Amino acid sequence: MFDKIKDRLKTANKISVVTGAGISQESGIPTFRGKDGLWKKHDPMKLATIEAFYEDPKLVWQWYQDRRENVFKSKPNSGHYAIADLEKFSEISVLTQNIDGLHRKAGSSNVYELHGSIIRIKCSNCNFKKDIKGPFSTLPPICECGGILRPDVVWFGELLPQDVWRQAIVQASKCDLMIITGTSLQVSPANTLPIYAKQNGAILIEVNPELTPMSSEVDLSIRASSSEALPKLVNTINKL
Ligand code: BJW
Ligand code: ZN
Repeated sequence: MFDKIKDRLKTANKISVVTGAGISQESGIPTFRGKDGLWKKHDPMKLATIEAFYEDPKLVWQWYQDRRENVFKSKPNSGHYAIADLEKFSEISVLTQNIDGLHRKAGSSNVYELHGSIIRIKCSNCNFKKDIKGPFSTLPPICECGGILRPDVVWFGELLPQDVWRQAIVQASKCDLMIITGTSLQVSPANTLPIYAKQNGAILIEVNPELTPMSSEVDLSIRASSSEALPKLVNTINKL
């Protein structure tokens, strides 16, 4: 499967892994754009914008409360664990659009959460920010300052956390191998990270059962699920 680029992989020791919803799909967390994706059942403009939140915070919170419960009970799968295993021999950064915390749960230590965290709650009025597990008894939950609390995720039209984004660009620009997995690469600016890596001459490997806009640009495109292909890929890299 990897013979074509095995020799080039030998020289790679700075690795960035760009991940999206597909890697957590096999942990029971739905993707957004697939046939069973969340955006097939829900209108993102009614649930994932600040305007929607101010219009109907209870509705938005009901959706997030259900998704939080699902995330709390989910476990990393062999794809997440394979990425964590890469740390044994190489310098790794995980640049994830996922908000489920499963990379850290699997043991990855250098994780950049580009779209925030569904576990972390922040106030829409003051600087309050905290990881809170468990359900809220009344929705929407209210901060001590009187402001409405919200999940600390990035909605459409909102800026990514700028410190995280800047560091992600640095990691993508200096890596010599980028693995892209579980993302449709439809959402900007996260979908520009492979371009930074390519500009640096990095090897690009994509793992995705479907084609993406980068499939024709990468050095190797593996049409398989992340839980199936990543353990094999990581095993190959770690043995080189
Ligand atoms: C498997 C698999 C398996 C399946 N193994 N693989 C017009 C108006 C307003 C804004 C814009 C506009 N045009 C462009 C924009 C910018 C916008 C954008 O990109 N929109 C596009 C959709 C058009 N971006 C933003 O707004 C961002 N902010 C920004 O740009 O700020 C500057 C700005 C400000 C104001 C105006 C304009 C610009 C913010 C984006 C925030 C995205 N937020 C969400 C929700 C997070 C919170 C939550 O979860 O509730 O993030 S949307 C959703 O998409 C989520 C994801 O992180 C993100 C990416 O999705 P991902 O991970 O790629 O998942 P899918 O479902 O798309 O793909 C899954 C893939 O997995 C598929 O390829 C499958 O094949 C594969 N797969 N099973 C491996 N087992
Ligand atoms: Zn507050």
